[in-house]
Amino acid sequence: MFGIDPFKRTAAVLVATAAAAATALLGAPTAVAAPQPIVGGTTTTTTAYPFMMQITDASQNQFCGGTLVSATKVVTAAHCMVGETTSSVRVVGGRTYLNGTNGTVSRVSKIWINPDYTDATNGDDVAVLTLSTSMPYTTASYVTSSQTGVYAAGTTARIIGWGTTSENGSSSNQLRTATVPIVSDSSCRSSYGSDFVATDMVCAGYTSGGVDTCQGDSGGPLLIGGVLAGITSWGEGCAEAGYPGVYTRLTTFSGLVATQVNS
Ligand code: 4AZ
Repeated sequence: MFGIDPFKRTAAVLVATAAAAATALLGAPTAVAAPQPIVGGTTTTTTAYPFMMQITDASQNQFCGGTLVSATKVVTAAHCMVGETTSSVRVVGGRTYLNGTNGTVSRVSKIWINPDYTDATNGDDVAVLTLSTSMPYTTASYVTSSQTGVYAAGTTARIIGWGTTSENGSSSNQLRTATVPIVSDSSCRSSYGSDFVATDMVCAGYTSGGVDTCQGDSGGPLLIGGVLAGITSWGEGCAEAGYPGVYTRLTTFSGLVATQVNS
């Protein structure tokens, strides 16, 4: 499934039991503003978020996001890198628009995929790319393993990407961003059952939906207090009520990431 989809879709179709469980828990839906064109966000730029990288194919067609954490290291999702090689991917920085030709394009000299990774719904969804060319952009810092408190339920997190602006919609030519609240692990378990692995994942979104990452946002950042704390990983559809987005819980992997970043 990952290998053939240009958007590296993860869990577009989950088991019906999860849907039934969530419906039971949700009760009557509350009124909510219609989703705007990420889903429900606003346009932004790579000037505002200079560490925001496009992960593209060799023809510079974007398929995932990534976060620049040093001049030559980019954190992204493992599921974005399945089937890719150092020859098949590029990293593009400083390019707000998918159809732009500006910014800095780098080849990739190494792809590290978390060796425990099997499927996004099993966790371990983290990869680090080593760039052949340094990016002349401000980097993002990332959480340390001890900062587990950043995921307190209700904390505001920022999501960023060029992904589709609605489920089954089209990618956004311009970079977009939105804020979403962190969802408690118990609530996310209620949504996703055993596919939610609390050690490896954290959820974010509104109970009523409407704001979320979507196809093409995978690999991109979830920022908390401006610090990289999550990686866009998977979810049931996009912006659906009762189904928050699922992000890699970076505190669990920051030691592994640091080893790669500092190697
Ligand atoms: C995807 O396919 C994807 N709503 C990313 C995020 C979410 C769902 C799917 C979360 O890249």
